[in-house]
Amino acid sequence: VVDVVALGESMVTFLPSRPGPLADVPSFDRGIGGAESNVACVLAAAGHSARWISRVGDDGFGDHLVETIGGYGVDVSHVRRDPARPTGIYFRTAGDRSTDAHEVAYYRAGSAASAMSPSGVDLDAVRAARVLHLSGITPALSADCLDLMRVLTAPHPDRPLISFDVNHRPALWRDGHGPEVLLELARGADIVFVGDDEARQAWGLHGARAVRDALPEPEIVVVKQGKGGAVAFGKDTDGLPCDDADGTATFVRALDVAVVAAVGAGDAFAAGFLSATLRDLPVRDRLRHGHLTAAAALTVPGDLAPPPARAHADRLAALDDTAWG
Ligand code: KDG
Repeated sequence: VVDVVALGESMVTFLPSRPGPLADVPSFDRGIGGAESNVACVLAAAGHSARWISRVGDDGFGDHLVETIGGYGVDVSHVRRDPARPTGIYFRTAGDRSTDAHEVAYYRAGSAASAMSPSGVDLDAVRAARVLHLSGITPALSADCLDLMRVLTAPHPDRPLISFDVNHRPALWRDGHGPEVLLELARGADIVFVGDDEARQAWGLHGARAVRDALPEPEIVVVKQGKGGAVAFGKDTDGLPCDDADGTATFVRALDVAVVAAVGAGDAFAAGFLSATLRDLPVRDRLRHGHLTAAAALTVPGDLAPPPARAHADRLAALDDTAWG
């Protein structure tokens, strides 16, 4: 049993060599992306055992993904190669400094990963984990991927703790069913991560409390409030001070960093939170580790940044409330 299994599509990413609209960027640098494998890479870099499960094409981009993600120390032995479908790729522009608005062009329809299905993945290898990390990107890829997500989030004797990052990508939900499917899957998870902007856009919910009210089932719901911070609603708060009358919400302010690109920061936040969860730390410290790990990702242009060393992160997370604001 590994600490974490992350299942989802990864893509070769093309990052712009200079700012500007997609139509004007002359060249791109190759990187890798994929919300779930990002979480696996950061957790492996933080010293946890991690496995990534997916499908890639039998092509050079697939080789690159498997080698790079494996290079982080992630177990890639269950990644299937698909001789008939290509590895997905995507291009992005540099975000506008103040709004982080950027263009994304996906070339992933019909990709190898979109052919994942309940019969096409090794479900035992997926479930042999303490935590299974999933996201709302996978159910948008195909009907088979949606079936797989439903199977993995259904009750099962060997079900690990299910972590679900809502990751609402409107561009991938052409049929308009995204919001209802994401709500259904989030309700079946144990730990949910969602941005307050996503909750507003997908579900018309305003404010963290409204999100928790719509998602009463998960053990923990983390609502990320961008530069403001993040609030976690838990069934109990480990005896730490809480921020609401019924004693279930814990808020931790985000660190004030000079943002280079927000891409990958949500994944890094989830990885930091899950790392602290695997170590049974209290909810407040899980949020602090989430912010510390996100800060590393916010200050690089690509998806992935090395997380702070564990001893260093522990020292920073243990600073008193005046340091955390
Ligand atoms: O979280 C970062 C991801 O958005 C990026 O790596 C690409 O997985 C991706 C997606 O589908 O948007």
